[in-house]
Amino acid sequence: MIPKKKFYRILDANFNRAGEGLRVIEDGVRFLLNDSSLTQQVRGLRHSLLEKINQIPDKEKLIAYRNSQKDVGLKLKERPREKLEDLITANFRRVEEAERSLEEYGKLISPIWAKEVKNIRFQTYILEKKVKMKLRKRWDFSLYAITDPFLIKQEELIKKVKEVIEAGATVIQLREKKSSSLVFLKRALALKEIIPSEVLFIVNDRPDIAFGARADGVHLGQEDLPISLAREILGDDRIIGISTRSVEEAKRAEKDGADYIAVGPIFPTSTKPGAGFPLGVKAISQVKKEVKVPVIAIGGINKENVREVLASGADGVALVSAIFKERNVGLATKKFRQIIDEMKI
Ligand code: TZP
Ligand code: MG
Repeated sequence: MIPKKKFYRILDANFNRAGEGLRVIEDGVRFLLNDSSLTQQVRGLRHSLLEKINQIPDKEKLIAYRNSQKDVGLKLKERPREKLEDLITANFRRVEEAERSLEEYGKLISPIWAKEVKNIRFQTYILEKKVKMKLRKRWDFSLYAITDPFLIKQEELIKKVKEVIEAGATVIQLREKKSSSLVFLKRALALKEIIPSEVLFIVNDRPDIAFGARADGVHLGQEDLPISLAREILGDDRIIGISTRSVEEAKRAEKDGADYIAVGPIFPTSTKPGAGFPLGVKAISQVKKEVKVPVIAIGGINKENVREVLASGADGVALVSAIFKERNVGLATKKFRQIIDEMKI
């Protein structure tokens, strides 16, 4: 019969391994990716593990049975790490293996406790996908251009989108309100062809079309499919954004797993009838205070009011008419690019 103290030693060693791995990942997303939302998520995971370890029955045995001098793991060789992605992958592996071990040996002490550790392990997998997606492609929402079928002749869609990208847009959203599913999909596939990998491509309303066109993500409204279902369709490494009109909606969206939140309409807009009364820039700072994910301002934003919007804390501005109503969409985009860069968001 193996003495129980040996199990505690395994739990202690693996808890430390997971914690160390998460620290390394946290430093990477914080100081190299400068991503506050991911930093909070990694930290949250570390705190969940700490909480679990504090709940283990007879917790004081963990330290009592620690024996790091005799730990054979100390002699194991490490593989070389050439890129940041290798380092992050290796550390996620380390965390996930440690969590698996905590779960398995934890079963011998408390099956309920072990099940909770399993949930943390699944959260770790989800976070790993998100971190890797961001390593491959930076999420820059600063200049978010939304197409409008009433302002753009369809035969000019590709040309206009190319001009807007050339002028510095960081996100292109395809917004179709009247076309059939097939036409929507065909347009999405055509845009996917011409949007360079450093620009995010988001499909409005339809997770199925976003999936079919291999877009970077989908933008949902409050009346569209729920975030949970969009997540099932698109997977954990795609972006899900959602329109909100209040702090409550924004907080709920973040809790449900939204990767960014749009707030608006900030000013009166004729692009979206029924968008509701304008919220004013105050709504931006209020939502910013309550959520960690990027906050994008939308509705009636133009060259005259964009500074005020950015000064209120928006991480980006979403624009329809201020770009696509103009004859020269490239020039219009460039002007916004300059203002955003001047204000350094
Ligand atoms: N959602 C809230 S306001 C709006 C949408 C799609 C329309 C924004 O268009 P514009 O022309 O930039 O005001
Ligand atoms: Mg919608």
